[in-house]
Amino acid sequence: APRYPRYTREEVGRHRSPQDRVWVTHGTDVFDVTDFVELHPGGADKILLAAGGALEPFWALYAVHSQPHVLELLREYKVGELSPEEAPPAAAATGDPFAGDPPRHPGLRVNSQKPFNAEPPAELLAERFLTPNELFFTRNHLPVPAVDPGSYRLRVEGPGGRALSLSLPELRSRFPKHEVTATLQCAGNRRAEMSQVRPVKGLPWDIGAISTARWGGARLRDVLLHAGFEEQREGEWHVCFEGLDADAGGAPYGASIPYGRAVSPAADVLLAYEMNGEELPRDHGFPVRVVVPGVVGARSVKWLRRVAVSPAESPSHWQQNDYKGFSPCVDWDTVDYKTAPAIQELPVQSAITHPRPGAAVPAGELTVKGYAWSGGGRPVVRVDVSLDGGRTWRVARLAGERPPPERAWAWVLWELRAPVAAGAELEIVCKAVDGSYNVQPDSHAPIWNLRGVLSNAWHRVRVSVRD
Ligand code: HEM
Ligand code: MTE
Ligand code: MO
Repeated sequence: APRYPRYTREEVGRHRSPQDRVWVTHGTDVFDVTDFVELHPGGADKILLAAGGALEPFWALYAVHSQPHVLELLREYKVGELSPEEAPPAAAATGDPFAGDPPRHPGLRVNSQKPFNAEPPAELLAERFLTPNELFFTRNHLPVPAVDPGSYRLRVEGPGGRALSLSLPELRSRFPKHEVTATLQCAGNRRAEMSQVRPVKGLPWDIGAISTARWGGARLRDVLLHAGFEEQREGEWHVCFEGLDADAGGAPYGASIPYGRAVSPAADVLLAYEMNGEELPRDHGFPVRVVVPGVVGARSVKWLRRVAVSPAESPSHWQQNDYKGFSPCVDWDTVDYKTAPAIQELPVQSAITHPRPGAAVPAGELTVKGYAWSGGGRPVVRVDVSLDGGRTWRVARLAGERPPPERAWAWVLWELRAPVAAGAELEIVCKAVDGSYNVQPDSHAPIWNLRGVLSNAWHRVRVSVRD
């Protein structure tokens, strides 16, 4: 008989505050760390971010925990073990199409539960260059399909009516594995700020609809050439992707990219089966997804079932009638989606991840941290930071190595240290400059659009300095 009681992840997830007790898991062990929260050297607020779920993705951000004394300390708080098999409720049994969705870390900031849309806590975003898989933002339009990897086949429509049907082992063995570190950003990142100008339709993303991973898979280019396509094609062509997730009418999620990007060796477009060295998690497209570096997240189709080359863009709703930008003068009565191009490469973006809005920071030296990124592989060449609402500026220090020219697919993390005086009210502002000297607009009003996409104005965070 087990010496400890068994709990499901769901039961652990109900313990997220000192009132309800603070439980966490590590491996298959369950801990009640309520009495340690106030003693934590990293602060009570930090432990509470992981409350109700696994410690591993958070500890991946803070290597101080990979010391034996930390695990010894944790062991004192053990109260149970995870149940060996947690049968996921079958969708059919409950009538809920989302019942088969995978378990998620309760520390994610959820913008919608069904479909699941969530972002990592903003203050953790820029703590590490690669986002741990469990904390990577998730943007699902539909229920997560349950895919049996053994019977999975990727269908690639070749020229002249021929088609390839690739099993997972075939995709892995027939094409060289290619690895790319790339940031994905949703077109709706930072929508919440834009909706303060005027309401918009869409999920209220804060600054976390962006994350970075090292992706591994076959190059789309290699698969297309293997299917019989040529490097060059006369005229306008698009490579269309379909997911295994479908709406109530049976229409799959779909999107497309221009043919030239799909076959370009420099564009690094992947059919990815690995994310940060692990197989793709279910929320991120298991077993195979497209990764289109430098391009809006919507084109990186998850749970990929079909690839086809077409003279027209994907007929999908998400290519034709969503993910497009409009003038601030266009409203829901006048919008005509045919008049605007589908978003592909994204504009330059940056945000402050630390401190958080409304924080009271200690006097002395303040460290401001954030991320910056631009679309199309354009590198971020500079990040300017102001502590006085944009009147005076300083240049932040960019972390990491210089990316290869025109292939800067991943964000840069940046940091600025500056002295701050007790009692001061600060309006911290950041803005990035990319390799084409594109800059961010100073405010959201002139780029407001009814769907709240492409929200990339200067990011502003107000904090006070403690006396
Ligand atoms: C530091 C334990 C959860 C963030 C530490 C240290 C210990 C510890 C013992 C000091 C390590 C040393 O310097 O030798 C724990 C335990 C946890 C937990 C037992 C869970 C029950 C977390 C979580 C986060 C976090 C979830 C982040 C979200 C930090 C940070 C520090 C730290 C940032 C460094 C503080 C400094 O700069 O000195 N933790 N931790 N910890 N922890 Fe945790
Ligand atoms: N692919 C499928 N099949 N279904 C989806 O809902 N969402 C897209 C894209 N690929 C989506 C999809 C959108 S809008 C974004 S921003 C990215 O996936 C998000 O990828 P992530 O959830 O791995 O972060
Ligand atoms: Mo998105």
